[in-house]
Amino acid sequence: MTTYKFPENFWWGSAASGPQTEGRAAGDGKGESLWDEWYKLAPEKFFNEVGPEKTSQVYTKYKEDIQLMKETGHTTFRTSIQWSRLIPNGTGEVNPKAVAFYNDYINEMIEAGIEPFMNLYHFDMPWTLQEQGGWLNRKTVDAYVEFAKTCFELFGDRVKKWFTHNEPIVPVEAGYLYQFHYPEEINLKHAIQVAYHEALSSALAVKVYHEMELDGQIGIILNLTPSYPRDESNPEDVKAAAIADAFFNRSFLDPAVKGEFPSELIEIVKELDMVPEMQEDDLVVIKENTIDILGINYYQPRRIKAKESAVDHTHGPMPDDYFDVYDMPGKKMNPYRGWEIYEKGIYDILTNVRENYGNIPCYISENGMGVEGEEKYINELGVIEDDYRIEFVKDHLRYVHRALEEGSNCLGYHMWTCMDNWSWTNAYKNRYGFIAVDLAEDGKRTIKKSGRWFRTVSDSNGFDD
Ligand code: BGP
Repeated sequence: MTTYKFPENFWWGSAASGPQTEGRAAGDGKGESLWDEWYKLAPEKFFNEVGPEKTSQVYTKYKEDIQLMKETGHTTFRTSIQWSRLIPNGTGEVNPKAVAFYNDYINEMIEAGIEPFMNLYHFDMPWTLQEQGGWLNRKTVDAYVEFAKTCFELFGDRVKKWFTHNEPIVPVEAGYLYQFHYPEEINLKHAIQVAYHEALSSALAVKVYHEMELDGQIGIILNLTPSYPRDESNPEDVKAAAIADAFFNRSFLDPAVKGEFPSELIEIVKELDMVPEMQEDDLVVIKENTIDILGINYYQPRRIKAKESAVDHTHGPMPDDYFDVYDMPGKKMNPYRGWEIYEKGIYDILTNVRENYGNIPCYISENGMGVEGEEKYINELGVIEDDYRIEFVKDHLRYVHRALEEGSNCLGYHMWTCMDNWSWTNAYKNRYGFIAVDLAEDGKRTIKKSGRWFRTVSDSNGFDD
């Protein structure tokens, strides 16, 4: 038997986001976000036509939920402040009901001994700003910085871990390259401008936060998908993987931690004549305002081979002009989400951060497994026996442990997610939580087997195997 013991005060918890959990309540004063409006425009794009107003009702059930977090061993929990709830029009007036809600939510968590981590942007642009171009428009950067400042002023006395963005590459890929979020464009020039504005907004929020001297830390949460070449000994595969890595990982990791964009990417962007619009001093702001802490979301690796298929010119240049995705035979899959499961990836990321990013303090901010049809695992006591989830977490934690033994500065592990929640266009198709949510029974919560198991891990700060 091996005992996996984690460092003292290692953070055990989970992550969620405002738009995926809070839901709407009559008279809550929330403004419309991109998701609210997109759902109105195209409900058929959402699994079973379940929209964002029907998320897990955390807005009204948070007190009960915090008790369940406690019961499942949470010492920390990350969610996000919905911009469109706090500032319904994106700029201007603050919604007092949102202030009351977030204040109480935060206070209850602290009272329960759970440290709140707050993220500021989780794909949820206020609609009034989206109508003016969203992240394409420089004005959004200014509006975001005001929003961030407002959050720090209102909640920064109690929240000591802040994150500027969750997975900022997702609005780029999903909204402007591969059409899985609104506005579903395929336009690399726009994608680059959006990415640039997000990276800049993050540095500006870091600057404001540090200037306020609130005695906490601020970082960014990135979904780092390690790029593995099909064949390590084939220079063309290796080069293609490096380019994919620059596009999808280093595009945000390098400016956030090192204060500069990767030279490989700058070269490509210049060659394509797609240098984003910038203002004087922007790059100085990015250089001087790097993060204190890095959140790492890890679900799947990216397998890459040298470009073999013909370049598709239909929509102008694309990142995929430089590489092909490699469909590796025999890979382990989560069939419900269609994502490869490769546990060692988590170790490779932590090693990369240790070796190439100054071993910056970091933590696993998301990792998890979405499964469809979990009802079939319900036992006679009404509990979902999700042994596969326990195995998934253990398999990843072993690698986190190994990285720690080798000197990684990883401070904690957050599962995605606490309670089953609304997965964007997948709505409630795949369930990720330690706690089941029964939509047919007014969102009734039931702790799954994995939630009970996680409590034991948290209590003993590790597990035996
Ligand atoms: C991450 C997001 C989360 C969450 C999770 C699961 O990319 O930060 O918001 O949803 O992935 O993915 P999905 O919901 O697409 O199944």
